Amino acid sequence: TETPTTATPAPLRARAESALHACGVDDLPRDGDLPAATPIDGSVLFRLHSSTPDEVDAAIDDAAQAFAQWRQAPAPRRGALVRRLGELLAEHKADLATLVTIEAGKITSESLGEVQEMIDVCEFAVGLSRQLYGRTMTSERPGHRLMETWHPLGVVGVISAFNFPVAVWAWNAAVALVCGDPVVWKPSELTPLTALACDALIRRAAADTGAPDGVHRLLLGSGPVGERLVDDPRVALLSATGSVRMGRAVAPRVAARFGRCLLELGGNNAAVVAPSADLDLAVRAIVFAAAGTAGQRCTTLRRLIVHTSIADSVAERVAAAYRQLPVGDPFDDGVLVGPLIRERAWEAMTSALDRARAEGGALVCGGDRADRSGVYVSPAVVRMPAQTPVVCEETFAPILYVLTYDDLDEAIALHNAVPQGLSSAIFTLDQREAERFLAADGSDCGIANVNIGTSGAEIGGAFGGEKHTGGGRESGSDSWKAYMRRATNTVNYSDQLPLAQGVRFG
Ligand code: UN1
Repeated sequence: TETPTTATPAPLRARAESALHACGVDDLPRDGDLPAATPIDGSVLFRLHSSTPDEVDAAIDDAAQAFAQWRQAPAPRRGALVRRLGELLAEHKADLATLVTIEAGKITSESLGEVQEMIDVCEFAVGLSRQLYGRTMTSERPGHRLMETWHPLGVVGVISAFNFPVAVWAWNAAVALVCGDPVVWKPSELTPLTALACDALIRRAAADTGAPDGVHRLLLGSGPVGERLVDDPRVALLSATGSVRMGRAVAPRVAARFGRCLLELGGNNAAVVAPSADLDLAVRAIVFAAAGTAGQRCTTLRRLIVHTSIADSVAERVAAAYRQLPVGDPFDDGVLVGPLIRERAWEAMTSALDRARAEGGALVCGGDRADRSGVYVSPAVVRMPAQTPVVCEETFAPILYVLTYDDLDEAIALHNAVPQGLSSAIFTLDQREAERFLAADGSDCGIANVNIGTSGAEIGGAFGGEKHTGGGRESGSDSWKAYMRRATNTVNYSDQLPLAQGVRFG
């Protein structure tokens, strides 16, 4: 079920150019050392300029100077910038989605969905700009008022990954900006074009709303550019999305300078399928969560923990759906699975499949690569005799490991016995099982769902996870608090000076 590609490098380059132009990016630096490639056919479209160390410092400096003004703008006025950004994103939804498909290889519907997620978080942040609430507490002293105030924190450094090249930036930028924090963004070196388009749109929004131009700066490049951002003491919060390996490198460096870190690292997400599950619904949810985005979401479903009594039929039904999945050019109508991001992802996939076989696994379907340019693979289902070492690792490719269980305690123990703790799900119609999965002794993840897959979270909730996932929370709920500093204020409006805890002094 391969759809033949119609794309050739020239049309893709022209398409990228016109989408960039529409978003306001006019002169691309073309003679640099940073390749802007497309996984659609593996070709390099442009060679961009990477930020030099001096440019990184200057960008942080601009943002630090903008902070001095921006923190004094009333929050609802800061919201006006984000409202304008949301309008521009809506206007350029198709352009940005085209760039996401070209650079990340997502199918059009998912690319549009990613841009919609940006628009949604802008709306959320605009509302938030009038709701940065602190509490008032009753003081133990007469004539005293006790309260807290939330103030802007400082420059926020954002490091994002290729798989959500624009939405993760928007989660951070929209919230940071209403909180009064300028943003310096280092996107994945694999997706510089989408980043240039977003930077042009936020610049325009800033100009249209009279915000200081330094509220946003973009840095392009790989590791060393990010490292400068990580180590700069003017960066008050570093919000980093990516691998556990990246988080391990970044977190101690930020901690060493007492900066704040917000980490969104790997996931190894599982779904428990109980005997009472609505299997028609479960199979559809499993296929989207495991094979969607070619298995390249941090929330991708990677482990299925199925009750022994239904394991054969669930594995067979998922495999049957997999065999029907159209893999191919993500721009083609009807295609559901686009390419992997690069050769290295295929190497990781084949090496994980080899290890799974060596650890006793049996391939049920998939794991083949199409003979064409670009990394087009058929998503794999592998039955495993146990949760072996390879199953405990996140391989950023479409591999679904199927394990079995006999009672729910065993399922939950298996579920939680991996280092990562991002997203999780249970498929059951039994209320006791569902509630148990959501309880304190249930799933240990930051996201726990019932009768819905592990991926595709809405922006209204806090997004993130525990353990090796890094503990950060972004996007909705009260995630904004990570982007602000809290001051506790005690005001004495009496003419006495009573000390707390009944202390007498003199
Ligand atoms: C990610 O994969 O880095 O829940 C983010 C989801 C998306 C975000 C995923 N809303 O799948």
